Amino acid sequence: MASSVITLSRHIVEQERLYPEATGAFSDILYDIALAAKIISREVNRAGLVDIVGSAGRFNVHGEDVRKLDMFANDVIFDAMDHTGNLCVMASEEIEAPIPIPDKFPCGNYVLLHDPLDGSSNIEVNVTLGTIFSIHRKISKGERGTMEDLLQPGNRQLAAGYVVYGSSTMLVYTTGAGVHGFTLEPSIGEFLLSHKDMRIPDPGKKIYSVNEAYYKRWEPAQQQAVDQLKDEGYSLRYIGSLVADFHRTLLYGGIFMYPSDTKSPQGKLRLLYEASPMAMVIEEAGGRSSDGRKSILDVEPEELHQRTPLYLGSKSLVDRTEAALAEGA
Ligand code: AHM
Ligand code: MG
Repeated sequence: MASSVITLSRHIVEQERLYPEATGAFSDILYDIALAAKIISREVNRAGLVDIVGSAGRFNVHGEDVRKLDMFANDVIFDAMDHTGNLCVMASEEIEAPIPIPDKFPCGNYVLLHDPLDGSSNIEVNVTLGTIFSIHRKISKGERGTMEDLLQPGNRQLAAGYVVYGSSTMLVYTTGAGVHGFTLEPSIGEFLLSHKDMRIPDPGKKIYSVNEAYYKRWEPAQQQAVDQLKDEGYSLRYIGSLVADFHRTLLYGGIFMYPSDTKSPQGKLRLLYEASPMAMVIEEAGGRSSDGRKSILDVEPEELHQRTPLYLGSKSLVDRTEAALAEGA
């Protein structure tokens, strides 16, 4: 193999060497996420074939059954992580309550929160989906993980990232030492480093991303912020799949917004499964996150499935949007 080719495994090992006290448990979690991502990627890529070659019996991506692929992804992640002794508790956007580690397995020092298959309403039209993950250290005293471990603010994340199942599958992650992107080479089943030390351009391309159909439900300051971008010649790009809209924003710059509105005063997106991990990635890449007032990373979670208004993007754009919202308040 050419010496310039860096696999995800090698990258994780090299990152681990930066921390001499590391036990390897944390690296194992990242490997396990990558393994789960490869399995989910394979099934997502086959989703359109189900009607032709038949379902394997595990799920059926048709009509109301689409949601089952979410559960498949959820189960793949659970199966990859439950027995390793590295985690003490998990939580998934798909599951109401905390997910304990089965009693027959030992518990470890880490906590995993994830959205196993974000944007799955898009699956029938072959639009990009994603998996989002967030890792914390266990802070509770007992042997098993608790709600306390799950309800930690984003600024305590040890690692965060996402997998985008697009025209190629990519895994992007940060442990607080830069943001790195890996593209899956399907013929060898390896993620290879393709985007080293990603930095979000500022201001970047003139793109804003928001579901503008909700314009009439927004507060006037939010409406004016978007009017202003249009006056400045910005283009609108909105896929409706957070991972895809986020990935474009990270690479091109600009701003992604999912504001509060009269129908959804807390917005739609979930703090712990979607907003916090994306906030860690964007801030590590030199950008900013906000709930409209402050960094998403400083929001203290109160419930597992809490929603939050969300702004992510180039620092200058998030700064000025936050300022416009504060002025209008
Ligand atoms: P989901 O968790 O039900 O898949 O919803 C999350 C998705 C995000 O991917 C996307 O940013 C958002 O919902 C789009 O919502 P809307 O259709 O209201 O614009
Ligand atoms: Mg989601």
